[in-house]
Amino acid sequence: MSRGEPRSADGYRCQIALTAESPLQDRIADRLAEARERTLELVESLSEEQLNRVYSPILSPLAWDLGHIANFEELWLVQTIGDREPMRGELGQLYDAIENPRKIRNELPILRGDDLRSYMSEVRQRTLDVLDDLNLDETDDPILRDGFVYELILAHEYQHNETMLQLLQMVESYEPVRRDDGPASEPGSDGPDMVRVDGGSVQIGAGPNGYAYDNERPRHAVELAPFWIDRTPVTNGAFAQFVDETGAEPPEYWERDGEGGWTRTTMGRTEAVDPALPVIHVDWHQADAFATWAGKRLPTEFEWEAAALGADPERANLDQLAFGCAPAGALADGAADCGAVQMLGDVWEWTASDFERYPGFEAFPYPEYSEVFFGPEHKVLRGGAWASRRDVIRTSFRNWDLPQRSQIFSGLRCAREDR
Ligand code: AVJ
Ligand code: FE
Repeated sequence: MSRGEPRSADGYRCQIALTAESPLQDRIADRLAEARERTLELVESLSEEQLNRVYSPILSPLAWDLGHIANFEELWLVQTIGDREPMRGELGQLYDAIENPRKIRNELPILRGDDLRSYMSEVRQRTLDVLDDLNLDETDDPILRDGFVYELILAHEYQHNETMLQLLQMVESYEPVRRDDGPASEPGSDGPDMVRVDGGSVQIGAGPNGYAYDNERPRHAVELAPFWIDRTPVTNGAFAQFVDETGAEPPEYWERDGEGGWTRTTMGRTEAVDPALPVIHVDWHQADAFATWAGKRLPTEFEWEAAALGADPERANLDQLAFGCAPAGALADGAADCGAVQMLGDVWEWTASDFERYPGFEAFPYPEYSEVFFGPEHKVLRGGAWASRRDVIRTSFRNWDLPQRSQIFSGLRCAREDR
């Protein structure tokens, strides 16, 4: 999709299109297969021991993610939609993310080895059987309309891929089976440090049509004063200067190189920190302190969304296979209308906002996705990172996390008042 081409009335891509060559059901089956291929590809080079090892108390062992992905699929696409009994009794309890904190997940009798693989493929077989028997074109059920529940399950698998990639950063000698430089970073760009956004009455959130999470709805108007926002994400170079001047904590995975510079170690490989790349793996407190040091502040999530208007997700470093960021200023042809580049992709951007419900919010299809997380303890991140699958990222997408988290693919860009 090229820039400027209308996506739909609401600005969303309709991801499941009904066409003569590709009936809705076939299209869904293909996308489910593609999602699973990617999931398995990410772990293909790992041993059983690596799949089950706890690398960090705040991350699940990879085997848990795999079982959870399949169990969530069974819960919705087999049990709920297909009205079938659970395949393995009480298995669902082990994979309930809210009941089982990440640090205890390896102590649970979760599925492992061949048992895990066969459960994943048996669930998929049943999902396809159920899908075959549905009539998606003539349904009034909001969970089925436009394939909603299938989009939900796809998005869930995509999001767990990103969690898996967080852990893979810690796996020594991890070797991806496939890399792709992704969208070439060209054209690069030069420009002012900051660009102005007019403000006024801005429509925030996802409209009624097309797939979006409940927390992105309803779309509503927000009044914004004019403001300025950084044209690019904050770079490693700028962040290193902040750390050197203030003694602030460096980003996750950074170490002193002994000569006044920094190295970065991920997936078992140590490299010099590249000053031109966006800074990544900083927590909210580091991001906020950087902004203050720079004489600026973090944007609110509404300012971020207003600034992101017009950003092209096809010209963004998303979809994982680059296994890292493009230089700040890259992908200028995907720029937002205000001139900011890389609003989508590369790094999640911390905002000043707490994760709160939009006025008129309704939990759908279940309160445990978003509603239980609303409140001042979670901060909103926007825009997606290199590690996010493209199909789950849009300008209205809201990610959230605890402010002390830095294992996520998080960076920032700053804002300031118009003065
Ligand atoms: C939106 C990334 C915070 O990982 O907890 C995965 C996504 N929700 N399974 C998370 C999610 C249910 C969620 N985040
Ligand atoms: Fe989940």
